Amino acid sequence: MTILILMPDRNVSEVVQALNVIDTDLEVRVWPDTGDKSDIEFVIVWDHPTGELKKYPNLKVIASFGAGVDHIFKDTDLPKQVPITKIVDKNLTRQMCEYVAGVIFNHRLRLTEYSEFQAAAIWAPKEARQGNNVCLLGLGNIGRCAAEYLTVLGFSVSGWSQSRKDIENVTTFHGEKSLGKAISDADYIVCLLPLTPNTENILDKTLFSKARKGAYLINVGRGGHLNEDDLLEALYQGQMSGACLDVFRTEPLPDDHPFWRHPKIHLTPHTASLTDIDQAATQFYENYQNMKDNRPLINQVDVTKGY
Ligand code: OXD
Repeated sequence: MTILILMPDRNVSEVVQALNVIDTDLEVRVWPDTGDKSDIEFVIVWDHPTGELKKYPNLKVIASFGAGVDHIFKDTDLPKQVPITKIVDKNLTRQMCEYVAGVIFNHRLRLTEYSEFQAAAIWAPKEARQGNNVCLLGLGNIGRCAAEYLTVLGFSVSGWSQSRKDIENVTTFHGEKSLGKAISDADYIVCLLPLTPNTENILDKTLFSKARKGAYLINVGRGGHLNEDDLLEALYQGQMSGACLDVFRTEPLPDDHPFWRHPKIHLTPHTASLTDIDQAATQFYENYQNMKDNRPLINQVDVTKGY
């Protein structure tokens, strides 16, 4: 029984090491050195080549190296019936909550603006921004935690999800028809959704036109949620006052992309929350044992929903 790590373009030595610290007898191979493909029963993936997973006749589990699984579903030639798991980790969730709160405070307190003033030796005190309404798109593990976190910080929080979710002190909406209503009062719109065919391009001109004028967008979901041209137009028109983006359609963001130098866009290089390798290794190992003993897997993805 062998684990394969299939993460092209990544240095995976720390993942191998973390697995071997848990179990020195574990047989771990690193793609493309797969050896006999029929030995592989458990694969840890991030951005694998389309069709590759079909080549392992005894594959029993596909484990995402992150919380997101859209990188797996974009493979149109996935082996059918092989369960998929994702990482659910309270540290990863906490990092995301802190990121979202940090971006909102940065915007409200104009900290980036003052850094720019400092660089030009300009003394220009301004009032802090007052907007206090946050709408979270996506109320899964991370969205729910962000809702609770921001509520404790004194924000008025609403949330939108595909299916109904109830969270104390949070006004929740669900279903496509209520999306416009959910965001209509928001000063901050935060995308924490999984990327699926239903949510692709959800951040588009229709959504921006329903937002409060001058709302601020935070996208920590996926680049595929955002229609980039629609955002540029909404910023130009002043319908949206700015955006903080952590995820992009093409990563790394190409050098000539207009987002790099846009005065109303603040960006970070997909670092809002990062998989903790030791935590991930612990979850992979637990599921590897579950697979061997025919027990239910933890953090299994609902393949029909795509997350
Ligand atoms: C993830 C990510 O899905 O890092 O965990 O984007």
